[in-house]
Amino acid sequence: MKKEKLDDLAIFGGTPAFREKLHVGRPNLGNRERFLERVNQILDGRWLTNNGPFVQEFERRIADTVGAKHCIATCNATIALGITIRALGVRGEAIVPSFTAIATPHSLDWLGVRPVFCDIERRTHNMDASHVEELITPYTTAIAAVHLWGRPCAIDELSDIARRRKLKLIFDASHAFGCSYRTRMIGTFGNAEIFSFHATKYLNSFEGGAIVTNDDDLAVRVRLMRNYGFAGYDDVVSTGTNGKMTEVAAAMGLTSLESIGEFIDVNYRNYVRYKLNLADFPGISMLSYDENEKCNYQYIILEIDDSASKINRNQIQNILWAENVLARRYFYPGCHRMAPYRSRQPALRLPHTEELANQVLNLPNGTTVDVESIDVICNILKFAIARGDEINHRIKDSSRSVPIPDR
Ligand code: T4K
Repeated sequence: MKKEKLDDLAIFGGTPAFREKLHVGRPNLGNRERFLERVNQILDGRWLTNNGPFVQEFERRIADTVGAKHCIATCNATIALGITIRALGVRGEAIVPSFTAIATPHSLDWLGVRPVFCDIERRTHNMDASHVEELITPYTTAIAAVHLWGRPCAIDELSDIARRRKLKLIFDASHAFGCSYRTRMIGTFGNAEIFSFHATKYLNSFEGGAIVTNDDDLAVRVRLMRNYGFAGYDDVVSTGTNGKMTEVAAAMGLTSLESIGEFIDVNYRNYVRYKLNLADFPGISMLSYDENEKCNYQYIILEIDDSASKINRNQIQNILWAENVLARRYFYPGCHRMAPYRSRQPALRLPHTEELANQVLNLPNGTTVDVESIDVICNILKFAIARGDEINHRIKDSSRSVPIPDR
């Protein structure tokens, strides 16, 4: 139902626009029969994990897709980051953006490496290379950059800094599988890049990740570390952990990989629909992707400017949640404002990160989202913004916490 008066909004007692909850990050599923066939093969073969045939095939397919020499699949991207940090001998301090998933700095902190938070460029949402240079100290050993929303960060500038200052360069490419930078695929830059294949990513293996690199020695080390350092039966040659991907995860990954063309087509169709709906609407700007590059179009990212709209991002999120549109405010409030980092550096200010953390809203995309739903979501957004002043008066406590939905 179209919202025509304020009382039509579910937050003021109207009927929610959607009966079912519309999530950000609903998994894309490939061909179910093909997946189940693979699961049967796994059960028949009784090889469930530890470098099984599907994991090996998945690794080959990922490496081929991005043009990297090596791919080492893992149980998730957080472990992949940790193994890479350890294998590269990163210690002391590493420079990392704060506007990212907490997994990025935590993977450093977990290994006793101090994350030094860097601000982002306001326009790109990615690490500000000029700020990186200012943060280098005698203790800095690495830069851990992120290709946020699948948009490549300043790879050339960061590579130059890393080369000049003799730092390791790791790219957290969790969002960026299938994306390119200057027509070269993400997965081939820095010392190594890390993909995530978590359920919410456009290519998923339930949980999963991968380290991709062109460095032969590093590939050997991370492969050993993924399996406790075992080089063969009874032969442990390095420290290590358990970062292995299971066969069933690889079967899901392979099945998803067969459908990525379709996933991207749907994501792109939806992205264009959101763009059309929200073009030139005061108070909302939507992040664009470079059409000259390959992109997975997984993330629909809005910036809500309340100086223009008179209604802030949190209020808009509350309005959408009441309508059963579970928009997310990734990555609020910024990692430097979360434990344990906040108490270590309470005075740290990262102006662009903090501004964006208060403005960004992530909308549903993927194969479970159709264009009709997008039109409804955009109409609610436009209605709420156009009537922002009145809504603002009616929602007395704009800072009230966002309700947690039933799963
Ligand atoms: N680096 C970056 C830049 C990252 O964004 C991430 C992860 C990592 C590193 C680490 O990657 P992994 O170690 O996870 O491989 C999610 C994901 O858990 C996380 O993978 C992701 N980034 C982060 C941005 O988002 P949550 O807490 O929002 O996830 P969750 O499980 O609540 O899922 C979000 C929504 O997705 C749910 O509300 C509903 C829907 N959903 C989720 C799952 C798991 C489903 O419909 N079905 C499902 O099975 O963190």
